[in-house]
Amino acid sequence: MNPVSKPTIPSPAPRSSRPEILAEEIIERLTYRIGKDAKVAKPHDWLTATILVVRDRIIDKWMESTRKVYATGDKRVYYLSLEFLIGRLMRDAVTNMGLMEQVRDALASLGVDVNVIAGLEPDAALGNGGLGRLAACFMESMATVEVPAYGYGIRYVHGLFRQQLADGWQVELPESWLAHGNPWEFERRESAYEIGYGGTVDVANDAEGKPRYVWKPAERVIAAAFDTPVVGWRGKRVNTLRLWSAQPIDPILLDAFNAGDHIGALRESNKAESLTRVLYPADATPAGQELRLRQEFFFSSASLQDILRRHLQQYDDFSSLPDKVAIQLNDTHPAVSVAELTRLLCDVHGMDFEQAFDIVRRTISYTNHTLLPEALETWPIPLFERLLPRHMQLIYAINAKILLEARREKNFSDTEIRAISLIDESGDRRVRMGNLAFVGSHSINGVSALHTELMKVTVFADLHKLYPNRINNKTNGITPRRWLQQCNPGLTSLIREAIGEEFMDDAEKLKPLEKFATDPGFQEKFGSVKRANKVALSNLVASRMGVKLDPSAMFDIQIKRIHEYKRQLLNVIEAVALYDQIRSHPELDWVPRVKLFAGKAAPSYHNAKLIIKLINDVARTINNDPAVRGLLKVVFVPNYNVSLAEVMVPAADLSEQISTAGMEASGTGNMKFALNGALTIGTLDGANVEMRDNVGADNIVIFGLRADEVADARTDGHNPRSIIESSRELSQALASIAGGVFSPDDRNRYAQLIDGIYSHDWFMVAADFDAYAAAQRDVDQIWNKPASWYAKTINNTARMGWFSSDRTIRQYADEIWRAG
Ligand code: B1N
Repeated sequence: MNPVSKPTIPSPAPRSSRPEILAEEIIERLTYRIGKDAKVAKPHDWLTATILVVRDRIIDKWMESTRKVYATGDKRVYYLSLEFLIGRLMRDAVTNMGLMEQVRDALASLGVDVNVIAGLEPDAALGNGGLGRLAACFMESMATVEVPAYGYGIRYVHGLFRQQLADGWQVELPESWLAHGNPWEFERRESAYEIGYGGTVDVANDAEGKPRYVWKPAERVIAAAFDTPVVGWRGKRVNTLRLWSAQPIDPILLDAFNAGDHIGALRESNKAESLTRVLYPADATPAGQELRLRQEFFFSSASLQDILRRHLQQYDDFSSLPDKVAIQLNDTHPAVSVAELTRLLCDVHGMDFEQAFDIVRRTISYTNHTLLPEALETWPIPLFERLLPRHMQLIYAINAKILLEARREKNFSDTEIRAISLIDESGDRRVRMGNLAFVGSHSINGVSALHTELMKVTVFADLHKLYPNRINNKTNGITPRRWLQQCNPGLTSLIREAIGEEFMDDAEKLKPLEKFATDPGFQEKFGSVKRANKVALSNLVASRMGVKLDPSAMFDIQIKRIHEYKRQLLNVIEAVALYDQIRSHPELDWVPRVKLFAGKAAPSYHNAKLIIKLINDVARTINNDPAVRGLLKVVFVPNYNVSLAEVMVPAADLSEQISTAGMEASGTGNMKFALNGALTIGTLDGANVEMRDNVGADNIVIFGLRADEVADARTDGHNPRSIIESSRELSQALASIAGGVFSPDDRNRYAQLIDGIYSHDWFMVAADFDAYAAAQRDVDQIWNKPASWYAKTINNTARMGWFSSDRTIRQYADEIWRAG
């Protein structure tokens, strides 16, 4: 035998999916991997063993997918996001692999109920809300439409806090999704990178006499990779979600240890690990702390080093980077990537600045998710300079280049120059991450048509003037696998019976369901499915909260982060007004309603927490008042997360999408509800506008000021006090809340909150109240004509296919990434 020739290593035989084989393997994993006898195995052990068996089948596809992109030389897409709100993975992976029945049968043969163990899987909440959930939907859709993609983020030890209610107040508790280990992930010890902070920048001349900059960081940590496979629908492609965990370079400082300082010896270790310990719980408000900037740089740098290393393994140099790599920045959280990629190309790989920045811009693209001025990230220059001195230099260099270009080629005025500068000089000097992301990208997209148009005339008006072709729209979407097939199996089978299976591969093929919208037989079945989902939610509410709901009442649901612009306050004030009406007019034919709320408030957001308390105060009063006769109930379901959404979304009759127009960039909950056959009551905000275009104006209830009217009211100074005084319902409701009717233990509790509506009404709660209340009575009228109600809601399901994230991803792939 020739000793230097490589032996041919056989691939493992493809694994069978017969239930008997799956059952055998589950026992095998239980015994040899978990070390448990089936007789004493706990439900958690069964879950882990099952995941390990499913995972093996995914691995085969995973390796095939990786080999394929090496062989074809296809472009890779990298989605950089500080948040991935993935929720539970087992049902998703099993259905996408087409193994649901087999796994169910295998477990049943072992006396285990798949639904019971699936419910034990922790809900991975590595995100705050819509932005993080979008990243998770995108990962699944990229695998589905076969785009070779990697998601890059942070492996937080603690995801978003667990919410409890104590006397109606939100209390935050730590969440520990890794407590039982994580059978989905693979630690990749070979993929580890050094990340620096602080220190100095040295300059030396290279052989050609050109200056070379060398950053000498004062602190360094290791970024270690953990990979989770992401399976696309029908298992065609498996992509990778790579999450970085911080580790110390020296886990134990031996000098200190040997000197007896055993705690001090762990200093480095503790410091490194604190970097990726917890997700910042702020949604649409910047955290502003140093640790946050450290997190942003940590995962950006690790991801970029990994991307460059992979590129060099396959290609000769970086001139081909823009052809082979697309990097999408999910909001400004990874915006420091613009400077870091420039630095890596210049300082580490010896490229000159102009060439490097050209490559950066052709490789990177950026998605903006909010226009809220308070949400736009900026960092104080002294902090930025101390932590990232070399990046600060490069940001000045990029700024000089852009400002010169604007001045020379476009004749920009001083005001325009100030607006596009990467440095905000209006107060303490700050780095503007939005402007950095914009100038470092060849594409800047908004997340709904309205949001994109507003971007062009507000935050990015001047940059849009400088680069008129860069802003484009990519309306958000949701994955119909999780948000229809998995969360609503009843509706899924009903649709299959009616129109066949095509919609499962192409959500726009839900269209033929329109034919059944007015079919009485179909309407009845549609109604039974909805009712069963409402019974399931009622059972959950009964067991978690001890509150009994009547599934024949209208389930009116608002679930999302608690934020003033999302106007949970408008909804609860309307509940108070309705309560007054029901008591004053018991003789009228009121539609029984349950108003359900769920959502978390940022721990430091005072008014949002107060709104939660108000909802609970109102709920207690109304639910215990016999005069209401059960016609109205208000419920706040604690600890909203992806798994709770999977139960609430299919159970909704009415979906509340009532943000102040112009403030919700897109929304994605709005899409989930409509797809599952709820009627939407909403403003012309975010993607609601396009939902109306798709489902038809007759099949959605729109009310209130439009975005331009809100802007006008704000500049012209509207007069909320006179609006309130002219609406008897509103003034009574506000007076009762402000006067302490719902808070007898603290009559002033809501005085300030309500005073904000009287004095400025920034969120147009007073301005929109009457229109909202009237729209709710329109909803009642429709509800009273079931044939009409079902026609509308069936049409919603039939016409929401366009909002599949597969469509969104195809648009990103065709128009931004030129990949897939
Ligand atoms: O992103 C979603 C949109 O559907 C929502 O309308 C939008 O509000 C949401 C800072 C954010 N925008 N900005 C954030 C999240 C965390 C953070 O630290 C900002 N989230 C959104 C998807 O496009």
